[in-house]
Amino acid sequence: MSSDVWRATFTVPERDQLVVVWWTEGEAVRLDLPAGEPSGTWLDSFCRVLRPKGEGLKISRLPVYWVLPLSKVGPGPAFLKGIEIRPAQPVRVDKVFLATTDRLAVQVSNPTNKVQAVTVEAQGRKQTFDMPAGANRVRLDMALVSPLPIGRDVEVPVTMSCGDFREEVVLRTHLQSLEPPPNGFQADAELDEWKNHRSLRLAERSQILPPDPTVGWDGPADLSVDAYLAADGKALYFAAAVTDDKHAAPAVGPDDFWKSDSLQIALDPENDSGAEGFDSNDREVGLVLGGKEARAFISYPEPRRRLEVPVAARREEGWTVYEAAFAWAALGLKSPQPGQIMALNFIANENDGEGRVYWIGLTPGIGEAKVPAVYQQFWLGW
Ligand SMILES: [Ca+2]
Ligand SMILES: [Ca+2]
Ligand SMILES: [Ca+2]
Repeated sequence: MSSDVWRATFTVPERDQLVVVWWTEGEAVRLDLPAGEPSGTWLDSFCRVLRPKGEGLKISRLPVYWVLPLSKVGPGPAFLKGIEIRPAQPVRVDKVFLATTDRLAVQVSNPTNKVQAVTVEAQGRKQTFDMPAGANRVRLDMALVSPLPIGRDVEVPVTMSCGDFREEVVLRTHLQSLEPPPNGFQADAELDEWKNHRSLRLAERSQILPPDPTVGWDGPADLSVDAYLAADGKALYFAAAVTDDKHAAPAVGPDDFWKSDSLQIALDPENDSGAEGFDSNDREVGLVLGGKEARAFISYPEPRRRLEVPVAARREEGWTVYEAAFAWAALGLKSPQPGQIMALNFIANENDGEGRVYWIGLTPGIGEAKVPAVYQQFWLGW
């Protein structure tokens, strides 16, 4: 069976019936029924009789039942295997993303039960791949003719064709570079070593979530962030000076620290996640300062737990400083390669004594739902 189409058979000898159930988990498909076989009876999920015609029988998420005479066709008739499944489209582009500035990756699915030749075209270059029947989210890699620039809006139209079918997806991004940490980096909540690095500043109303005008953010003095991110082959480095008039951190455990004044950082290391949430290589970590103690956590994947990594935080009048180094190995990740594109995001949660009231973030996709597809994409430049 192809990846999205399911078939199950049941025998009911006392009624001389073979019942074949069909449904899909994805897009609707059509079945081309074999000529000359017992036609049987088709029923939908509401027991209404269906009368398939020349264009085949439509199958969707609600199961459809094919009731056949068991004594004539037997419990596993060979013609079931010969039924051709025709989706509305023969192949599907699940995601187009950048692996490096000069390498594009396309995730493609083939919901049919036949091999499909897929041609991907970008920047005038074409490459054809054979997609196995039922292939689900297969990654095709393709070199770009001209590498994409850092620090500019870029759009790359990508066309995928398969027979008469054509689909265009536009890859849009604005890459930033992620550099190695400053010389003499120490996770000590003193940020002097970062002074020649450009901070990622969060101080705009548009960066506050939930996007509710009644959220009580009065401006940068209420909550704003100057953060520094860096990476090398050993670790991801993070430092932030958070302007916050009241520090409240009543919750300091791996499950609830985010309800306190705290930071959360999420990463999609290979920039390969879709809109469905975290995938297996994604990670989410957190930092909180409760009393005098700075704690670091891993909050995705579960089990959520405290991380033994270099971390420090301190509170001054009106602001809180955090600094940490998350070794790739401590996150269960392999070291990234120079030139790799990584998607990253962070938020500062705001609690002024009555629970988390809102948060400010580089992009959405941490506090309200996990959406790595919208994170900032960084080029690892070392
Ligand atoms: Ca430091
Ligand atoms: Ca991922
Ligand atoms: Ca606060």
